[in-house]
Order: sequence, then structure tokens, then C-alpha cells
Amino acid sequence: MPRSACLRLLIVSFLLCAPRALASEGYQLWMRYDKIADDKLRVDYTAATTSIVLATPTGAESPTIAAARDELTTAFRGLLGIDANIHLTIAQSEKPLGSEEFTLVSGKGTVIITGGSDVSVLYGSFDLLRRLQLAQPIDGLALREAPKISRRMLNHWDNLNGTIERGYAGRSLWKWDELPEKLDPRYRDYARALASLGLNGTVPVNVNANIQFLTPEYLKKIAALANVFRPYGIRVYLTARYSSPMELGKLPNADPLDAAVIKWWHDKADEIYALVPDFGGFLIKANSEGQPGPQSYQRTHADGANLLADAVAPHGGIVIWRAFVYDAKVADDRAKQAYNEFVPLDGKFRENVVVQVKNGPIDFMPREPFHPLFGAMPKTSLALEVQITQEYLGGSTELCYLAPMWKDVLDADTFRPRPGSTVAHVIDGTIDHHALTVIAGVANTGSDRNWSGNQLAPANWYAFGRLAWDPALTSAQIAEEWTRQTFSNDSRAVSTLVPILMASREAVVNYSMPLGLHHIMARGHHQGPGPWVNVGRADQTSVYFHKVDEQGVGFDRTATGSNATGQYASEAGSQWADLATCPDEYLLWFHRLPWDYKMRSGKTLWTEIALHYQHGIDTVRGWKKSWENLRGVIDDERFTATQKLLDRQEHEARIWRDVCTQYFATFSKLPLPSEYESPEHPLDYYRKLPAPFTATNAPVTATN
Ligand code: BDP
Repeated sequence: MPRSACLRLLIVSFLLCAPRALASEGYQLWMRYDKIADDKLRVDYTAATTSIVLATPTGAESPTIAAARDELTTAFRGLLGIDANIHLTIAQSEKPLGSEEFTLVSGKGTVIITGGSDVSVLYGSFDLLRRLQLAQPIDGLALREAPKISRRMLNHWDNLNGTIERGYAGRSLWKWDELPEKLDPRYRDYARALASLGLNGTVPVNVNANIQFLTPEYLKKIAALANVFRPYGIRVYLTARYSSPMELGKLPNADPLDAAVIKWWHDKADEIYALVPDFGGFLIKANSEGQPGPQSYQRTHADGANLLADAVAPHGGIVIWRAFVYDAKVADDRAKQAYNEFVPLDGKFRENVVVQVKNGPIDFMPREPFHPLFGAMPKTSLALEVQITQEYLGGSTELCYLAPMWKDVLDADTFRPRPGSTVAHVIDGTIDHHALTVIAGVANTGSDRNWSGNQLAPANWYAFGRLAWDPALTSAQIAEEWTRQTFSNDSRAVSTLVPILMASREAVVNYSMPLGLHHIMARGHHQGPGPWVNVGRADQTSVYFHKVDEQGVGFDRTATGSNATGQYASEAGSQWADLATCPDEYLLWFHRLPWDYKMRSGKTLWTEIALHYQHGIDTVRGWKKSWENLRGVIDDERFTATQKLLDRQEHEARIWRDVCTQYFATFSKLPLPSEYESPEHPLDYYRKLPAPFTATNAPVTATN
């Protein structure tokens, strides 16, 4: 054979034999059940799982058990190439299991999944599958699992017209014009994704509520969705516009103490429960950013919440009342206003009300200290609300793995009533003995094939679900789980992607709002920098927050300024108030400092600001290099898509850096440090760009 033919044969046989990563559009999320490549493992698994026993309180078939069977069957065929041998039986547990609790016991070729309910058997099934996907041993298991927080929910900010407020992954998943007759098969996959993480609630529609969703026509559509979600243990909740009794019921007012208003809500609740018997309850944004609320009638948030709570109580429903309130007419620091309004109401809410508090006192900024309400309302159930969609952290055009940010708040010590009282323990009810416990994440889902706008953003959906189940998990552990399930168990995938994910939040903070700077993004769409924003509602402008001038920069929130530090337990507040102990990351959140302020590093504040911006973009450049390690290790589709994502991120990081440092330099009048790379364009160039970041898909309904 001539040499060239020989070579050709060699290449062809190499191509045929080389293991190729399976192409993926990312639709399967972390529920990829591709064949386990390692033969040895496959043999071991096959031997370890000749049969799977599902043990439930009744031992009877149900739609939930059918869902568990389906998932196990599909996954076993995909992962191991075998048909799972599944039996159903009555649970024989010595210690009764909670309604969401399960045990996994295995040995001698049998895995027994015992649940306190059918849904917990489904959770146990997903737990087993996760272990298989992670290539962990499944022989000799003896574990017992239960979630720490009872209601673990996604909040969708989806509008009736198919747009999504702060959505960056295409249009809404919910096809209102097709419902209730036509059910997109994607609704079931959505439910599978939630159940795989143990999420058990969804609010499909925007907190900036539309009254249409409470009409009989739309309630039927909601009921159709609820029917799809029910077997997966997911309850539907609804947002409601506080003025609905006027707009829908034609009543003259919506006063929470008015008898006709009370009756209207009771009737509406009865109507909803007739269609959706396991309806979760209402999520309410009231007297916030232009939304109507009880204060229009000189009533309090408690009066407002209790009205709705009484309407749903006979059906076992709850009310989730948001504490995201601030008022431009109030002279006090915006960061203090929710605390000022809500703390006096502690003890005045009904048992079935939970007050939902954002992680920080302003608004999902890249970095905020924890919200001072945590620990300050012991007689009230408090929920934590985080934002999975990246409104202030790059939309879907930048990678930012958010688990480290959520861990900051979950692990933060409120010191109330005693040291060790972390936010996680406030919201899981253990500190103040609350049975009603809630955690919510503002979803990053849309109808894009990959669900979240890019191939890495589902890591945040995954991380939220895992932390909602167990806030004690670490960010790194979750990042590794997600990487293995979503991409590959290949050690190169793990050793490349996990460090990138773990560094990403800090990088975004560095190139956008370092050292405690906050709320300096562009107006309206919030994508990209806008440190010059000085028009509109004062408490929504950038200048309100950075307070920059020739002398210095930062917001004095110590006793010499707004005294927001005084809203925290003294151990936390005084640590931040004292420059000697305030961590650099919160410096300009709590202090206003001169440009030549000497930092711990020995450099001046001005130099440190510039270098943080530079460091942020340098980190992104580092990822671009290390991403190359994954060429051929993961599938080409996701490899290339992510490469483009990182290119775009570098571009956007550069805009942030160039804009912010040049803007601040017009005040500091100081030169940029020598390590700082020259800006690509002068400040004026950027100021004239209409919207350099155009990732948003929807006009926002909020005013800011
Ligand atoms: C802000 C968003 C706005 C939301 C608001 C909220 O910019 O679109 O309506 O939060 O949480 O972050 O209500």
C-alpha cells in the first residue's frame, strides 16, 4: 500500500475509534444520561443495580411514581444501556419519614428508595441518578435526606405578552395563547428539572402583576400548567395586583379593611382553589416601584398581607409579601428603608404570611452586605429572595456563577439573637422556630433551546436548587457536580471549568463595581456601565450611590453618614463602621473616602480602584486561554458557543473598565497606574453609544 493511502487509513480508523463527545444544544441541562464511557464502572453499576425498589407509604401507583419510573428507565438505558428492574412496595421504615424525606439503601444488587411520600421517592430517584452521573459508587449506600427549607421556589418575571422582565434567554416558556388546550412538552421537562433539584414551587408570572392572570380565562391556563407540574411535586403560586378588586371587581377601593374587598379576595381564593386544589398562595409586590398597595389607604403592609392570608388560609395557602420597598419621597438612605418600614410590623403578620427579603438592602447588586432585616424580625417568617437571572451581572452575555454570592449571604452571621445565627438559619426557621420557611430565586429561564441564554448560565439555576435543598453545600461542590453532569466526568473538564466558575463572580465584581461600589449601571436595561446616570428618581441614579466628587468617592453609611450600620447587630455593624476592620470588598458601600486614602495594600484608593478593574478583565482573558484545554474534551457545539461567550465577556469587561475608570478620573484628576492598560476609546465615545449592551429581550415594566 502506498504511504499516503496508509496514512489515510490510519486517520480514518483513528476518527472512528476516538471517543467523541456527544453534540449538545444544552437542552437536557444537567439531566444528561449519555452512556458512561468507562467500561469498568458500567459493569460495576450494572451488578450493583439489578433491581430498584420504590417504597412509598401506600405502595400504590400514582402519576408521581410513574414519573420516577420514567426517569429511572430513561436514565438507566442511557447511562448503562440496561433496562432497570423497578418494583413498587409499601415502605417499611422504623422511623417515619417526613413528607419530603427519603432514604437510599443499597447492597447485593438492589437499591431501595424509601420515601415519606411519592414525591420524596421521586427526589430519591433523582439523587440516585446524580450519583450515577457523577460516577460515584452506589453500592452500600445508607443515607437519609430531607430539605432544610420547606418551600423552594422559582419566581418567574414573565409577562402576559411573552416577554420576560430581566429575561435574557428568549421569550417566556409559557404559551398563554395555546393554553389550556395545548401543552408544550417543554412544561414537563421544566418540571423534571425542578424536581431533579427538589424545587417544589413556581410563580410563573411577574411580581409587577397583571390583573388578567386572576380572570377565569387565565386561571384555567394556570390550572393546566399546575396539572403538568403536580406529579413532580411542584405547586403553583400567583402574583396579584393589589388593586385587583377595583380593576376586576369594579369595587370603589382596595382597602384591606373594607368588607367588600375582603369578600372579593375570599371569593377569588375559592375560585382559584376550585381549579387548583393545591394552589400555593400569593406572592405580592405592594407599594413598591409604583405598584399599588395598602398604604394608599393608610394601612400597613401587615394589614395588606393579612387580608390575603385570611382569604387563602381555609385552603392551606400562604402569602409571600415582598419587603423590596423604597420611596423617593423619604429622605433616608434607600438601603435603610425596608428595615424602617418592616421592623415595627414584627409580630403583626398572620402565621401563614412570610416576608420575602432580597439578599441585600439595595437590589441584587454584584456585592451587597446581607439585608439588615435578617435577624431583626424574630416573630415573622422571613424568606430569602435571590436573583438567578443576571440583571446586574452581565445578563446572558457574561459568565457569572452566582453560588459564591448566595453563600456570602447564607453564611453571614446576623449575630441575632446570638453569634452563629446565620441568615441560612434565620430562613430555615431554626433560630426563631418558624415552621413556614421559604427560599426563592428569580428564574433565568426562557424559551432559548439551552433554557438560560448560554451554555453556562444553567449552572446558576442548578446551584440555586441545590442550595435551596441544603444551604450548607459548598459552591465548589455544586460547581463540580454541575460540570460533571452537564459536560463530562473527564478530569480535564472538571479541572478547567470549576476554577473558571469559581472565579467568575469576583471577576464580574472587579470589572464592574469593585470595592463596595454599587448601582452604577446603565439606566433602564441595567446592562453595562452608567456611572454618569443622574436623572430620574434620585434614589435610582448612579450619583446617589457613588457620591463621587473631586475629594473622593463612596457612601458614608456609618454614624457620621446615614448610619445604616446601626441597623445591624453591633458585632456586624461596628465591624463595617470601623475602617480598621471593614473588609475592602465593602469599603465604599459603608465609607466615603478620599482618593489618596491608604489601603491595606499600601496603595492609594485611586490606584486600587483602577487595578481592580484591570484585574477583572485580566481574569476573563485567563479563562479564554484555559478554555482551550477543553477543545475535543467537550462537544464542539458547546465548546465554540462558550468560546464566543468569553470573547463577548472580555469586550464587555473592557467597556466597564474603560468607562468607570475614565469617569472617576475626571473627578480624581489622577493618572491611571502604570500597570493599567490604556482605554480603547475616550469616555465621550462610550457616553454617546446608545446601548452598548443589548442583551435584554424585553421592555421593563419597572420604572428604574
Ligand atoms: C429590580 C428590577 C425590576 C424588578 C424589581 C423587583 O430592576 O425590574 O421589578 O427589582 O424586584 O431589580 O421588584
